[in-house]
Amino acid sequence: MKVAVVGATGMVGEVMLKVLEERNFPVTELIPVASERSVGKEVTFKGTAYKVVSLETAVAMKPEIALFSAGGDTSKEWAPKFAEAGTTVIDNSSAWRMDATKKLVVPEINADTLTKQDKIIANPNCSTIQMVLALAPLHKKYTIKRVVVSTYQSVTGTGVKAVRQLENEYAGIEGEMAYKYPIHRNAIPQIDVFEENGYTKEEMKMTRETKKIMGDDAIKVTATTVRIPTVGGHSESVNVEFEKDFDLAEVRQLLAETSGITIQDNIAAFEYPMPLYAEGKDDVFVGRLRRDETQPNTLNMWIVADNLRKGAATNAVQIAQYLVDNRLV
Ligand code: 2RA
Repeated sequence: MKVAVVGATGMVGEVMLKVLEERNFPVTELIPVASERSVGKEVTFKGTAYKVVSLETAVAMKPEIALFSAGGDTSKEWAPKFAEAGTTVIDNSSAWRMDATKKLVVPEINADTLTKQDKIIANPNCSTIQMVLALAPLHKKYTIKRVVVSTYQSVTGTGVKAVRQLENEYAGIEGEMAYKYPIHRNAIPQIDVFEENGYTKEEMKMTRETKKIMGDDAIKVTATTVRIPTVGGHSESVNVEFEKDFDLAEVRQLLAETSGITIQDNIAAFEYPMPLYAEGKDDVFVGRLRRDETQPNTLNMWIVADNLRKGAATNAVQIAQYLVDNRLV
């Protein structure tokens, strides 16, 4: 399998390479791709150095699969060119996610909708992926009416400039700012730009993408997304109201049986998910499972995942693996 990684020198691109390597993805030829200023740089894959090439060069090489993590504008312009050349693109930007002609895929939930005709496949937003992985089995059993989610998101979701801002502030060094405000010792209740309704784009992604992935427009989602000074992953406080009543032990069991979820929920042992310990892991960690005692059929839970892994690179590689396993490329 000839595999291109577009944005190979970025934070998500680097993790994509790592995940492809760890999972022993059947790569016969790796094509690392980046912007003009990175062309000629080297990336290492399975102990071999590969030279970064331009987008034009990569299209001409006709890879079977291209994993894109290079921003929306690059995806809008280049994903169709790769698709025309016969490449299946798995795109991590928001460019195609809400396009009705493109699938938005979390493999454990809806990979079975994919066909050979899907040449551009969208990878959902990181904060959405970890939430829907836990919501999907519960929706099947109890039917979700409404979700209230508040996020505590890692600076790695913004990129390397934000990680540097945090490190500089921590060390007391002046440097470039990724955010309008200091992030060290702070919590910024704005992720991405504001939309006309007063919500941020990140908050609306959680609302819109959840409905699309779960294939149910009736699910109501209201979100508040917040950037905090962590690097290991995103955390989410999720309050879910169901149509039907549930048994807490059964909820725990359903989640424990879901591929990709690890339950960390033992308050007697002070066991619950935390981003410091989710870093570098592919699973989504769920804990603090408890009834919302203020209204019927309502559950509270705490969900943590490495946003660069399951929230981005791992999910994309899992889609690619599904395509290979099912001979869809
Ligand atoms: C963030 N969700 O954390 C974004 C990254 N895709 O900012």
